[in-house]
Amino acid sequence: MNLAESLLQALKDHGAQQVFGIPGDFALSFFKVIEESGILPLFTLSHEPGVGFAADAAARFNGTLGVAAITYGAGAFNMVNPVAGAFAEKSPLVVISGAPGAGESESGLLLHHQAKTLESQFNVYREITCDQIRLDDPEQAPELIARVLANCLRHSQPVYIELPRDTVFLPCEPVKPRPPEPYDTDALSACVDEILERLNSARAPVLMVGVEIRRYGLEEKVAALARKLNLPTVTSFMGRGLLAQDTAPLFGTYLGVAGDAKVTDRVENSDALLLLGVILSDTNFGVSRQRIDLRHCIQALSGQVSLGFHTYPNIPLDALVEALLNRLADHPDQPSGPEPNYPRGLNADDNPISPTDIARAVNDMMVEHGNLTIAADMGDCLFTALDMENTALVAPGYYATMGFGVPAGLGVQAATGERSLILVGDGAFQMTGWELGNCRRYGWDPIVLLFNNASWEMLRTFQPESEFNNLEEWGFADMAAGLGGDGVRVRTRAELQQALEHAVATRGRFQLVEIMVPRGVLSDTLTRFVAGVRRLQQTGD
Ligand code: TPW
Ligand code: MG
Repeated sequence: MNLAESLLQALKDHGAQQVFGIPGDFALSFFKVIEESGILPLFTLSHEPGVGFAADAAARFNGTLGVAAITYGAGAFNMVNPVAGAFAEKSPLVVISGAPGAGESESGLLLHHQAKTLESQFNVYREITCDQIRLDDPEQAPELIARVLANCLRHSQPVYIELPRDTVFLPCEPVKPRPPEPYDTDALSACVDEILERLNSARAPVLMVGVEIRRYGLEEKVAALARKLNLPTVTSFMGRGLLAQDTAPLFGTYLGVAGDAKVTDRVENSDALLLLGVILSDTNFGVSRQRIDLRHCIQALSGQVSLGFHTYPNIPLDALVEALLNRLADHPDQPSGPEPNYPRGLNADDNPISPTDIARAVNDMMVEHGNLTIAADMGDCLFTALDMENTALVAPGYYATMGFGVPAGLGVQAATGERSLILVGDGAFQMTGWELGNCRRYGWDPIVLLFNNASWEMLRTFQPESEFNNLEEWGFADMAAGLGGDGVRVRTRAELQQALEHAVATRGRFQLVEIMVPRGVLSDTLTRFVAGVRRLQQTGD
């Protein structure tokens, strides 16, 4: 076995299911091994941001390693933004970059693709990954690979592997996976005592779940826990789509003043809010930050548990959930709470289309044809997604990068074999929409709903006076054929309904529905979100 095969086999043994990538001369030999060994399937895309987003989405969706392989310098620097997003949103993404071999820098000349020094790239990636290695010694490689992949899964954050092109074919031993990190079972037991005491003596306990429960494969167990604890359950904004397949007592998504008022009241009036795997970000909490007192919360995140004024370090989330489940008997009751009320029943007439109409049309479609997994970009399309049926969702809810939606939707289909529903704005589509051109080769056939308001509308809501938020009206639907898919532009609700029906019925090619939305027409959630953020900025409360 050579070093590259040893790496690929280790990736597979740790759960990776495919590699996304774009080669370059520093990575050609590694890509040769990927292709010829057949250990993991390879999907090449067109631009490195798309590679990073697709691999991130595959990781998020499957709760396992996502792999992005790129070349040194131009390739790796192009992927910095998606990796930063995966770091912030806790997605276990493995970045593998080709690199110059040992003797190559000795000439004293700068190498092509070199930025400041040969180490610049390693240093940049150190900032946005939780562990980094350079595989220049096949003797040490198995141990280093085992370490870095264990850390990727343990922290559920990206790692960086630099693979010099002259070590790819050197003989190498297989990688032995590391045993899980030990933890103190007495500490866990004391922690569980304390959590149950707090919940039992609370007047109005509530459970909020966040992305970590998916990252660690705990959705089913957390649903069972919510039932045993008889706890009304909500997701965070970023956690939207969690528990969609499970029978948890789920009452909606918390979004402060921007969300459903009944959900907001429940959460903000709780005297024991149990936060399982919730990233404490401004989009998760920001629009009402001061109204949740973290001292009244029980917070399990990043391998530790905080209650009141103290913290139990080294309590893995899966061990915590398991221990809580073991302590509890089945509960006879089910909690009651507000039922989510998603808009349905589109009026298919000649009126122009609003974002809420899009949600309505999608809900009607899902009721009839079953739920699809949604991949959403940043922009009003993400806020509109909150009005759609609670189905699995991948989105950059916290890091808020544009360009995520289309490649993430491709990553979902590569990972699951199922077509996805992609929601994307015209601005974001201009960034990464072209990746749809890769669908034909791989047989991917997502349904893409492109919200075309010829505008950076979300920015306009913050700063209405700026002319630069006006975009040109690009003819996206007309471009679909050249990319190997079908495109249609719709302006009325009747046309929208018809186009969606047609898209659902047509398999084998991507279906782009370009939905013309008048400028200035927002989803209700985005309108409330912007008002909430403004109020916070003005009053500071
Ligand atoms: C990579 C900043 C946040 S929202 C937005 C911008 C430019 C406008 C999005 O326009 P789009 O959607 O896609 O047409 P909509 O609904 O607002 O009309 N660069 C990156 N990420 C972000 N978040 C920005 C800039 C931004
Ligand atoms: Mg737009």
